[in-house]
Amino acid sequence: MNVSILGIPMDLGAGRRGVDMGPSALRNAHLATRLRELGHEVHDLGDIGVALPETLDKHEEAGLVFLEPILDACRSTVGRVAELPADTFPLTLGGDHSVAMGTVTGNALRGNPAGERTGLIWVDAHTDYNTPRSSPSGNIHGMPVAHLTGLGDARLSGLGGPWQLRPEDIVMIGIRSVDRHERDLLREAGIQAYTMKEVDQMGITRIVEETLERLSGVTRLHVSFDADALDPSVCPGVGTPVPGGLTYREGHLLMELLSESGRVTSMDIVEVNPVLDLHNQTAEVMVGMAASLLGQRIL
Ligand code: 6HN
Ligand code: MN
Ligand code: MN
Ligand code: MN
Repeated sequence: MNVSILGIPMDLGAGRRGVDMGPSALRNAHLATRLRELGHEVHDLGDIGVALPETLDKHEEAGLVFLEPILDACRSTVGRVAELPADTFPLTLGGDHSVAMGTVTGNALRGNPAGERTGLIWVDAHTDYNTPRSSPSGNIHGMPVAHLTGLGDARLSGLGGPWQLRPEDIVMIGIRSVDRHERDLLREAGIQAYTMKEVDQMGITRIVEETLERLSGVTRLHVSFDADALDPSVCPGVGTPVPGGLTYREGHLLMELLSESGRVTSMDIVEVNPVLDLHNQTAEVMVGMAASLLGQRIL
């Protein structure tokens, strides 16, 4: 396969500094080499330009911290991803999870004149379904999925022009932290979310079977993998750790089964925070997750 790596070094959407260094940490963990060893042709397209918080006034507009520079970065990301050739697999590196408004939109629009549906598998401890009104923090990385489905601020939800993600085309896995009003919004939208309770009870294998069945109508499938979905003992380098996450093997099994399905067409790795990490462990684990999704097998 042809794989295109694109970094979005942004931490404006998170409450803590450091995820802007995620793309560097992942490259340092030999991302491209690992994928080339699997036989892929890998092109690193470098990074999207993102404003540094030190150069900005911390500006909060209507419950949205750093709205304007985040909009700028997401618009650039949409443009850059949407123009990638149809036969490449975009592997986008955050940055905080607000980058997904750009990556998911760009992938949904990429070479898609017929308007084929895009499915989203959101692997995360959090549902990231806040709107500016429901958010307890004002941090935009807690809001990308809501905006992808058309809720919230019109500038963020309008990144794809008239395009919107359908709530029925979203499946979330690994969930264990949902804010009070966010829960109501998720229920109203009818989004399928597998919490850690379901992971414990059903196992990853059945969850993947159900997920692929539910998303059988989509031709494009994006996986957005937040490092905090994995347990903090596996991925300590994250800004919003929540105990009780996916084990190392559950993460790999999830990626291996999705890989075997042959259905995934793009991926994000986000929320890797080298400042909070131990010897780049989180980046190394996440490179392994990408390798499993892109075909690495034990035997
Ligand atoms: N992430 N629900 C919290 C908030 O501030 O909205 C945390 C969001 C975390 C977002 O980890 O991508
Ligand atoms: Mn920040
Ligand atoms: Mn997230
Ligand atoms: Mn998260």
